[in-house]
Amino acid sequence: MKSYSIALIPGDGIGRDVTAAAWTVLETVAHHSGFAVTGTEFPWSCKFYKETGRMMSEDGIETLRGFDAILLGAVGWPAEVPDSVSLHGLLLPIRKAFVQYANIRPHRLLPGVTGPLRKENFDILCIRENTEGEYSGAGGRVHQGTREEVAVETSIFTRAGVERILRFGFEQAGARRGKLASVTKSNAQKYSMVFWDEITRKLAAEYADVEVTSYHVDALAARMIMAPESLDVLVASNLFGDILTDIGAAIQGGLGYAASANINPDRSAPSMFEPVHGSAPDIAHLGIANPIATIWSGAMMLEHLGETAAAGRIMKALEATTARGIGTTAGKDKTDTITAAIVAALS
Ligand code: GGG
Repeated sequence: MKSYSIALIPGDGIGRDVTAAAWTVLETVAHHSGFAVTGTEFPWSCKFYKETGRMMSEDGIETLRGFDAILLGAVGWPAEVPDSVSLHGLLLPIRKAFVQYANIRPHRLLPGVTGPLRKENFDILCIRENTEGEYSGAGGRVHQGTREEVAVETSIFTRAGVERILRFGFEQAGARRGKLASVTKSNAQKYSMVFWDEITRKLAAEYADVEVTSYHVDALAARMIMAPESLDVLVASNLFGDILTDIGAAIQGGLGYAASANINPDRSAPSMFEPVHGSAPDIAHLGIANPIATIWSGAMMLEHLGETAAAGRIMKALEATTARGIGTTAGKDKTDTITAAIVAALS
């Protein structure tokens, strides 16, 4: 029987609740579909940092390299560890080390979920550049704590990095409705974003089947709210993609529905799957976190591993569950209730 080795990093707060839920669903669908998943859990988190001074063990990246995929919950416990430390100590190093340069985030309403817009007919796929740009971590502070203090943070855009994410965006658009929105702020950012726009124009000639439009990020943010049905695939830099996908999450009903995949397209290292949401300390361990975003991310993981039918089964079960009104209102249904309903719908 085919078996997939999955590294589980529940992380902090509700990350623990939703990863456990998604794992139950993944084990169930694997059982019904004739393959196995074996999970190895790692305690890397802010708690681990408090105990060891590191967000992950020293050989963490090399340890993860041997797995078929990674399922991550959430990272962050700002009351004890600064968010800049937890993010740069765990999530961002994994994305960079494993060249997971494409962060894919689908935004559409599940049946029974009412978003804040008076529109239901949108289906957007956001592709966020995931390894460089504004989150490169290049910078520093000098004269710290004095009146003369200076903080510098440099965005890094490489031709290789921009070209590969744009190609990925063109390909995704070609496989969907053929429309690509390339997002920059090239009127204000006259080096990096003009560079991005130039590469967009150059590649457009190679993808004649895709209609590409360049937008400024502010206009695109408004369009996601006013006319989301006009959008198909978005491709954006690390920061812009991060922000736009919170709008995407909002219009699809909230962060509890926003799934994501950090993909290494050439498969030279494992890809990582995680809900968009963070650790939500205010509702951690109350058993009321919505596991749907993580379960959907689990379906994206199976799709990536080639288990397309099983991924489809999860999505059908998810949709059948929300169509019954389960998991559609924040805080109404317990994490376990939603998970049990999805598991039942799988059988
Ligand atoms: N579910 C992963 C998580 O903890 N996300 C919170 C977050 O702030 N992520 C930043 C990012 O995606 O770059």
